[in-house]
Amino acid sequence: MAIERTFSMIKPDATKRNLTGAITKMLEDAGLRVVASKRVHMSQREAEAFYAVHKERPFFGELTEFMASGPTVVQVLEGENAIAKNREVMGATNPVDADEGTIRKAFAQSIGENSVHGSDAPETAKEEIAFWFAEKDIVG
Ligand code: RTP
Ligand code: MG
Repeated sequence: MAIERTFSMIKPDATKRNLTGAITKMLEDAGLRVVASKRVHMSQREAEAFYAVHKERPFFGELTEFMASGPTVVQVLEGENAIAKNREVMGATNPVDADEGTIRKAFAQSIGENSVHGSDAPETAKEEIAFWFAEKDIVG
């Protein structure tokens, strides 16, 4: 399996509770390497653009308002099978369904305020990385 990159985001519920380090450690312990990272407080407009794929979903307003409600940490993760590995460490979207040992089991508060985001496929990983980072800011 070739080395792959994925996009990860630590959401406002987690930055608020000072969990950036704890979450990053779980990602690193799973074999993922942080090759770019920055803290951003996105605008409502940026949240709507980032989550445009969900714009017809009933939770779109709630989701984008939450994402613009406080700081997030956006990261590029690198490693073998990084997209799937990150999704595995994140756990299920709803913390009630998340497995023991996952980030969402440990920290998520609800299906909406679920602490982390991670790309779900190579194409979305590429788009989401490009949304937040210039190639020169990613140092592998
Ligand atoms: P993500 O995209 O954030 O990595 O999470 P995911 O694939 O597990 O979940 P997805 O279906 O893509 O939904 C994106 C985010 O929207 C919020 N959500 N709220 N209120 C609800 O029913 C609901 N459903 C989803 C979550 O914050 C989810 O991560
Ligand atoms: Mg998703």
